[in-house]
Amino acid sequence: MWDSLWIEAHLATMKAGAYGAIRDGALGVKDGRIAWVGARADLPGAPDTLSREVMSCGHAWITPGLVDCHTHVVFAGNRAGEFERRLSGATYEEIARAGGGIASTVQATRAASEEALLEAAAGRVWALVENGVTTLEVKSGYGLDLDTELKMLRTARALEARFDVRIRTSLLGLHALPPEFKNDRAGYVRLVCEEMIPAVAREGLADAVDGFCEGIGFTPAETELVFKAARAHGLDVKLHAEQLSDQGGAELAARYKALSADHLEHVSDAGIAAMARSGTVAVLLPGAFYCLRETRAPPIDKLRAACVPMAVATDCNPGTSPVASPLMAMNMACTLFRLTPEEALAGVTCHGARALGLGGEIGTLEVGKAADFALWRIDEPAELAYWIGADLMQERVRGGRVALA
Ligand code: DI6
Ligand code: FE
Repeated sequence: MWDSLWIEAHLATMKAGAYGAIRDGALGVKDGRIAWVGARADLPGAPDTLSREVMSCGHAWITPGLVDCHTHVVFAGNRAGEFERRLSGATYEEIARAGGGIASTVQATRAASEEALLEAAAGRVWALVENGVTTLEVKSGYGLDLDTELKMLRTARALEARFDVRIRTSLLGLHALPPEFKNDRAGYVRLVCEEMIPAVAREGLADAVDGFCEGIGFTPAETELVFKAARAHGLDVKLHAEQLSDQGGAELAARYKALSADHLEHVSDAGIAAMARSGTVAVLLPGAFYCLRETRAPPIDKLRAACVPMAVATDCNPGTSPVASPLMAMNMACTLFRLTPEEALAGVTCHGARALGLGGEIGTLEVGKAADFALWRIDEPAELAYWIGADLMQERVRGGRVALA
């Protein structure tokens, strides 16, 4: 006997990245996991003989719960003033070099209490879960000292219970050079390798280690030291790579079997080939591309031809992507990067899951996976990428139970 059976619904199973649409489908749930998926006509009996509860979905579409696999939702303050400066002509890099940008968010985040940080993140996370998100990755990186990085990661973990959302965390120690290490880059990299990584591993606060490998960030050599330390402590790695220039970050990430390399506007052919070989997911972040008014899109055709799985995420952060909607990110991925709506949906489901190392657990509607899914008031799945700013979510289900929002 199943715990619940969801009928009067169409299913986009997203198996292997395709809609795998089942019209007039049925989904059985037992002990928080998917127990049966198929056409209602193929059910092995009458619904009320199969399940304790039968849920009629009003002809909604059911998709896997959305996975936002790259966010910086935990931070204090905001950067609307910087937005205004950029509108008067300053560039993101100029502001960063002049000590604004990430550094100003670091200052605000260091000053905030853990409670204040949770409250600040709550509005953004609320928006994400109202848009169907059931799994969310959260990066640190606005502390840049041990205590504040740990505070950010504890806050990220606290979101799990508060919003009934699965949380994965990444230590982003190599986000920017903190002011107190202005003249000691090597000293800061040592702090990340020798203190931050061992501490987050010991306390179970981070699932992965990330870095910002960029001209205004950290070099590949610095990044590699951090990857080595992460691997030595049993943590996964991922990387902000080739966002503003080609640094060879994608190759480096692939060499360390990174779960993902993210951004990739400037990735080279060699970088793509290396990612294809290592199974590293390309995480596309069109919100940052849009907000920075970049003109060079990631080489989607080449990534597609090389069969590199493409995830899509919000990159929700105060500087370059104040985007709190995965559906908006999907629309931007289609309009700005020319993904198909099917690829965009795969990007926030099965490939997003893979970018977090959760490909076996979530991301598709398949028997045995966690019963994390979302119900949508739409007539066809392409609508999820098509509408801008519409309220499409009907219900969000986590572990087989109707969840908040
Ligand atoms: N790349 C980004 O787009 C964000 N971080 C990063 O490494 C920007 C973060 C910020 O400006 O606050
Ligand atoms: Fe980012």
